[in-house]
Amino acid sequence: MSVDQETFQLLQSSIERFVIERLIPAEDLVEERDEVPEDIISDIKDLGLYGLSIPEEYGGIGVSMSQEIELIYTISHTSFAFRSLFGTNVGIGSQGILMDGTTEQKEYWLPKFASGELTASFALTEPDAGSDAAAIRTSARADGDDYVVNGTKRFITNATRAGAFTLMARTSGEGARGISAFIVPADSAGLIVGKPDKKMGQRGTKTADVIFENVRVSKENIIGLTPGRGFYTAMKVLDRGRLHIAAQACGMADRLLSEGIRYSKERFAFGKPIADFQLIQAMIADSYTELAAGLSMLRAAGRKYEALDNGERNLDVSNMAAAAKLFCTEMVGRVADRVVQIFGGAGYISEYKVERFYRDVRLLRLYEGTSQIQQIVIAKNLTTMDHPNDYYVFG
Ligand code: COS
Repeated sequence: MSVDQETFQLLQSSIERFVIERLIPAEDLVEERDEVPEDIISDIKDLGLYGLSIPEEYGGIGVSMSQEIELIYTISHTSFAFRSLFGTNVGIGSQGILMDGTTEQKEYWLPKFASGELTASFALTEPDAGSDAAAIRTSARADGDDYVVNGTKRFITNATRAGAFTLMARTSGEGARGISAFIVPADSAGLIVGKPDKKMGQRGTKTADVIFENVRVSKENIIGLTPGRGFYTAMKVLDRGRLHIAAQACGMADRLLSEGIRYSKERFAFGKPIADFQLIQAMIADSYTELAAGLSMLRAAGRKYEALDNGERNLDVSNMAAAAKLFCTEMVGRVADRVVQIFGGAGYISEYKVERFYRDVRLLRLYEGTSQIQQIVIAKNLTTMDHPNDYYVFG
């Protein structure tokens, strides 16, 4: 799946213009109000961004993984609040249905996600199960034609805006094989969304608890109609999602680096621009080099993902996605830290924005798998391959 080069370039230049003309000027407002203005949400829908990765036959644009990486890179040159509005529809909220759902499920849900009529949200994490995703306790007990769901999900992105949740719940026993994925309408009786969390950064994005109290969900709403496949669906969705997060990291690293370069040329100390000092130059050069490394790695991972993806588990895909997320999200943390340093005291003051982005990027090392989870995924995959050099090396 991909769009032709001409359509892709048109889309990319529209997003570039949108970021410069509409989103960057609205950054302060979003920070102040902790909300994205309605007219911007409606423009994002008009641009088709909610349906970026959903195939055309279901009403989306149908970009490839590599194209998605480029577009998410572009839109991540501004506050993450804008991308977060549609990020779950493009990624973790919709992909489970696309990968493993039945034709009827795809035909019913995907057009609604693609248009932005419904926001899709991904409910895996629980108060006592984050990194250890196979330990979730939310239960789904079979009862006639339904399942009855009880439990609490935590830090659920877009919960307050969701029209439907891709929910991982336990239908039997212990461990990964007892988990099923459901599509649950947000207006189901007994489904309660908590108050939005107060976060370190990323103002304008919304996360909250989702509580299930005897929520009845039809058996027809099990993704793919097969119980016990939910953990595998979730893991494949996360492999793909990790490339998306890495693109976000690179986009913001580029924004931060350009802010740092601009400031270093404007700010004078000891009678000359600070850009003339080698210690400042080192921070600029290191940031550029690391961004180039991350972006190259991510683009290579995107191409390989397309070549290998056939809907089944693939160790190379998991490794590359985990490695790209690990490197790019750690990289943007270092870039943000250096840019705050280049700004000096101004780097600590809100109006210069870099302190905000410094806080915003911190989350990238935590969600969709912490850096330590990416290390575990990579090491486990490499050491379980038949031969010590069976792995694909980027390039
Ligand atoms: N794709 C498909 N299937 C996968 C998979 C993948 N990427 N990774 C693992 N599986 C399968 C395994 O093949 C195994 O199948 P069988 O039991 O049938 O053999 C099953 O899933 C369990 O795998 P494993 O034993 O490796 O699972 P663990 O419980 O050890 O957990 C980690 C593995 C830690 C990698 C997993 O729990 C994880 O990714 N945690 C982080 C979750 C996360 O990102 N949370 C963020 C919140 S969501 S925004």
